[in-house]
Amino acid sequence: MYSLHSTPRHDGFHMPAEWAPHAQTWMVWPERTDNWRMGAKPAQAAFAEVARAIASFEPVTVCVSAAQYENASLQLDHPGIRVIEISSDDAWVRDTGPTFVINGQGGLRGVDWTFNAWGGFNGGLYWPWQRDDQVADKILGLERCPRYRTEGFVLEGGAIHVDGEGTVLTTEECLLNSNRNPELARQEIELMLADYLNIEKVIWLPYGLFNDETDGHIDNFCCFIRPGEVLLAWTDDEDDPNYQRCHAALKVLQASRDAQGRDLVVHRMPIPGPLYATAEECVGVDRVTGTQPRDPSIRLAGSYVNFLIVNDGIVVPGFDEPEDQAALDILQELFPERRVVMVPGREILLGGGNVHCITQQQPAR
Ligand code: KQY
Repeated sequence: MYSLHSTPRHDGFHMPAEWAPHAQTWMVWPERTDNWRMGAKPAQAAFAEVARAIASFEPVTVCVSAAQYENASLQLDHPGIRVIEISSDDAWVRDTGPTFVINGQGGLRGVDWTFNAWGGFNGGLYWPWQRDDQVADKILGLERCPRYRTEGFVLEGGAIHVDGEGTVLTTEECLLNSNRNPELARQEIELMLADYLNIEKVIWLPYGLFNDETDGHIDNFCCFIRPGEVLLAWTDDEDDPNYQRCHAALKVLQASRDAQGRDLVVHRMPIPGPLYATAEECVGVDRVTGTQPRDPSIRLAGSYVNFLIVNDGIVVPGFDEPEDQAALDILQELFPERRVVMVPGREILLGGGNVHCITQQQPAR
């Protein structure tokens, strides 16, 4: 798509909060058998359920390879879902899709961050990732949205949450990781976030969730639910490796003010489990050198914070765990004006993420 050589900040564009009205949500169909077990069939069923849940609130576009076009089209046969052919390396459009920015006067553009599969050759999750790195450009082309490309500056959409009023939440574990932008200091990364998201204030949590293979994406750990209020994954179990992470985050959040000078109200969301893949689930994944190992001893980074806000609704993963009902109750109380829908999240979690990671909202103009 046509590329601009200025920045959103310079041009008066900003990333709106997820609760601002959407035009649609984007998804990418899962296919690779070294990440999704059993030829990706259980994951495809789970993705289809997420797509249908979102489509009951707003339009959905699902990007599919040529090889999967017919199968996906049949599984996604729904009046609110459009299926289009786009090649990719995997199915994480939160990270490979554009970060849409608006100007409040009908303008819609997109930031196309450089993508290196969560760490390139220094802990990244697969190679090659070139097709994933092209997904944002292709989506922007289809929507005729001018593109801001941050060539060489690596960032994934799952590494940021904004309040739409000048504040971004992120983690040091991810954005300061030597496998993203090792040549940049914290202040230089803050300047990039300021220029491309048009924010004034960065709140840095030290870590994300334990064992998150993205190096601690914020979207699996903590999010804004409205200006001045955040929801943080939480455990009171001192033996849980997340205990220190949650408490370190709480300390930062309680000491922080947002860009508007507000103290933050911190709500807590229980962490499900601990969750592990079964031996049978691991055996179904093709083994390929250089991709993420799957083993029943590795704790999964399950989280109810990995939900998506859609028009009039919330789509949250469930895990068939005792905490599912509490998660539903908390979200319904925090979002009384929205309908909260729980979808099966286990198959998506087995691939390394969840509902928020596999979706990308396109704001209304
Ligand atoms: O959670 C995400 N945003 C992406 C996870 C990638 C996992 C690849 N196996």
